[in-house]
Amino acid sequence: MKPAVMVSNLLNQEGLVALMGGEVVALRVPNFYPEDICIQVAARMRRSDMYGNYVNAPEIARVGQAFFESVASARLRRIYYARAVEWIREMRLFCEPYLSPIDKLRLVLDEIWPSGSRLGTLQGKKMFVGLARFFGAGVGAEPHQDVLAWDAPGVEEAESVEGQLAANIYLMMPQGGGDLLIWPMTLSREEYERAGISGSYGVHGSMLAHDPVRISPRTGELILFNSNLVHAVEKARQGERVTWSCFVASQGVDHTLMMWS
Ligand SMILES: O=C(O)CCC(=O)C(=O)O
Ligand SMILES: [Fe+2]
Repeated sequence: MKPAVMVSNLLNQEGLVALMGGEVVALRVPNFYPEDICIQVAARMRRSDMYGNYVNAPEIARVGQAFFESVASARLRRIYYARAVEWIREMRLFCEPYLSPIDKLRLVLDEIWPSGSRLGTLQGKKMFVGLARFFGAGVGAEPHQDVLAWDAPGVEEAESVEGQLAANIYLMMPQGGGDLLIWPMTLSREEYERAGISGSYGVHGSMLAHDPVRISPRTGELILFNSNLVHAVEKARQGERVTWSCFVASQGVDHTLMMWS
């Protein structure tokens, strides 16, 4: 049976519960953010001096910094914590005078989830939320899993996270390519290392037993999926793919959601 993708005009508790419970692999919310503002915001970000490349995935450009990058050194981890809130404020300015899609997501999740949602904290420090990613022509993301505990080994708050969702708002889609691929499977740490591409964060797609579900995101759409499932971004063929993204951690329905990038 082909894994289900849910489409909903509103982000609600039912959709999140279905996603967390594994009944659906992805939840699509079309027109989460106005298309014309998406394009303007992407252009502003590209011109900003925050525009740079992932330390550990240099082909992917980004604005803001991922916690995942800070695993490279204690120095980067310190900078990440020290500047997280300042980066959040700077990212917000790209949408002025409008509400940003990440802020909208933070508010909506707080409203719909019984125990609310909050900005992530780790090791007693606030995390950054709302990383924008730029995939130019020929660039994609290798099949991978995002697991906070893998990036913060030995950190109790990270290890207690039961489920991790990825949330992306699509600001710009390329002409051809750029699909999101989700495999209905999770690899253990050992399996992940065995299937790993040397020198990369990703794994070999040819070594995966299942076929992926393919989603062609639309500009302005919000897509949530379980980031512990193997997923990839197909290479953009022409033009650019720009997303504004974060993760949402859940420890069950009784716990406050936690958001970060
Ligand atoms: O850009 C996407 O569609 C998904 C990117 C990704 O790997 C993630 O959000 O974890
Ligand atoms: Fe990912």
